[in-house]
Amino acid sequence: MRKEEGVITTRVNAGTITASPKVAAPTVAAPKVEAAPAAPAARSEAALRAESAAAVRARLAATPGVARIPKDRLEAYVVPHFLSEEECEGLMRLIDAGKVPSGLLAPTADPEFRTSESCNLSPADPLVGGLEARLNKLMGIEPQFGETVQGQRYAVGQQFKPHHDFFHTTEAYWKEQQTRGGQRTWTVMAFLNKPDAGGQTAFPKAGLKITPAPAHLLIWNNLDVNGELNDFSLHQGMPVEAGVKYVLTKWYRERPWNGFTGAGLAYY
Ligand SMILES: O=C(O)CCC(=O)C(=O)O
Repeated sequence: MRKEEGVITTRVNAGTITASPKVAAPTVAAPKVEAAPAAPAARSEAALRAESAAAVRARLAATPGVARIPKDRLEAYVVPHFLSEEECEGLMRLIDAGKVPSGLLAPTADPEFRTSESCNLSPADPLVGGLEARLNKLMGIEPQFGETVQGQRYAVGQQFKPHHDFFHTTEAYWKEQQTRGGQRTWTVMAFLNKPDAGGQTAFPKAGLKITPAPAHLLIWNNLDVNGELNDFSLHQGMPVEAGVKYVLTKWYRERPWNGFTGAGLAYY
């Protein structure tokens, strides 16, 4: 935690002592220590994240149709039927048109780690822009804190193995991400359809598994109540066993995000 040094001033009131034995020596006043008004302590980044998460939490709690998933170590919510059928269909078409192999910020030796296809969805498209505005309103987060919405498509056998959405601060990418909005805070994921089998979103450490349901939102906080990285947010897209799975993901940052490149999949 960064802490501003408080300045302590001391003032000593010295009494006068006379040497005459006939005159009682005056009492020497006890040194008086006065603390200067404390400079406001700088709040840590985690404290600021915790404060903004509390506002999101209060907003979600007050929003009809938002249900908190009862888990001790993970803050997660579902919002049934947030999207319309037409929106889901339109978004799946956009993903099909723009999909490229999904990427990773940090290299891995496991070629099976993330095998899906992804697509950055331009906010200039009215369908995407309108949805983004509704997601920002739902969360009560200013638009500039949100990354570009990303679509994901999983064919049979495709998956995204357990990972965190927050950035690991020991990884090489962190230095750049710090300048591009810093830590990820919330993830909002929309299920656009239901594969015929498999494809659940699982949180193995939190003990939670969600079966895709079209048009439903799944929201989780990647940080704990103190604003620190929450290991219990570890999650995965399990392999699709039959059919195709489409989801859409939006990540929020602790500070305004400036990573939009307009093309490619720079962030995941
Ligand atoms: O597809 C899923 O179920 C999970 C997606 C995911 O983990 C992510 O986009 O971070």
